[in-house]
Amino acid sequence: MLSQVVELIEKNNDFAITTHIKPDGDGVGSSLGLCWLLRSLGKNAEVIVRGDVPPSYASLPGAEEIRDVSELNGNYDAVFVIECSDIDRPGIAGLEKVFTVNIDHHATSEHFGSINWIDSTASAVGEMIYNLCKAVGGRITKEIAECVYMALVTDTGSFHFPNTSDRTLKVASELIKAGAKPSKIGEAVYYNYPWSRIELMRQVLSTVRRDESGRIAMMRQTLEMRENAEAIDGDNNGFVNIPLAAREIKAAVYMREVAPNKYRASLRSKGDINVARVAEKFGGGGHKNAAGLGVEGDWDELERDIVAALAEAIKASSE
Ligand SMILES: [Mn+2]
Repeated sequence: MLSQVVELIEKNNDFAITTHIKPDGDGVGSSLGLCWLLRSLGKNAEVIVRGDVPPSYASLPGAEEIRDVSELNGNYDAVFVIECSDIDRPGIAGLEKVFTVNIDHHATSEHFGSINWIDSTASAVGEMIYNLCKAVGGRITKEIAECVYMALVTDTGSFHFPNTSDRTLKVASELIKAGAKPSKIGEAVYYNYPWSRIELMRQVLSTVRRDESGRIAMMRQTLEMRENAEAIDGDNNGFVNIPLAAREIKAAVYMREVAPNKYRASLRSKGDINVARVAEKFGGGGHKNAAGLGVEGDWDELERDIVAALAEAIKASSE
């Protein structure tokens, strides 16, 4: 919990921060925000991530210093692990042997850390980093503000997803006061994609269909599409939300082939349709309106099973 995190920071000096592979704006923004916070307190801190950081977040202060690491090779008092469901999600060997602090806003997170601070009421981990800054008596510097604002914007869909609360907007307001520029960060996220994203989107959208109820949309991405588009990690961020723009669509599943017969599925829903429950049935997890899972087997069959589970979830809701 928060008080343990505060105590840990006060009593130690050398920290690393990591997040999941293929990090999103909350993963990168919160990691960098925490890094700047620790540095502002006079601590040594660095962000380590396995693989590349998507270009949307490359302009954040400190992004150029993020180290691509596959095995833990520093001497740290503790490693912060930002929004990971389990200790393997960062893809960094050796994490299980060190003191870790699990910081997450997903209720389904395993309590894998030496300290676990989970707040499922936070819109983004960024909101928690802001709270941590206040709890340690830190000042919101311009760097912290820019990074944490990025986390909020991306995880709340520019402040319109159901996780957006009065607290989220209050925090955003404080971040703007501290120097975050909404237009600059908005442009970095929404008007800064490589062309490969548009090319991949064109191919993926060509697969979009609806089930017979007309309320569930299905979309697929093959390995070949990725290759044809010369896509990079992060190019498909948010694709799953596209079909939800249609009034009739209440839930969507977007399945990506990650290896032959192996798929990642993203689920989204509107209103009180709970797709976290659906994801859990298949060994995944997430939030009520946004969840994900990994499955293996026959594509058509898996999609049929997921769509059937989504139909059940719609039935159980008031939608
Ligand atoms: Mn998040």
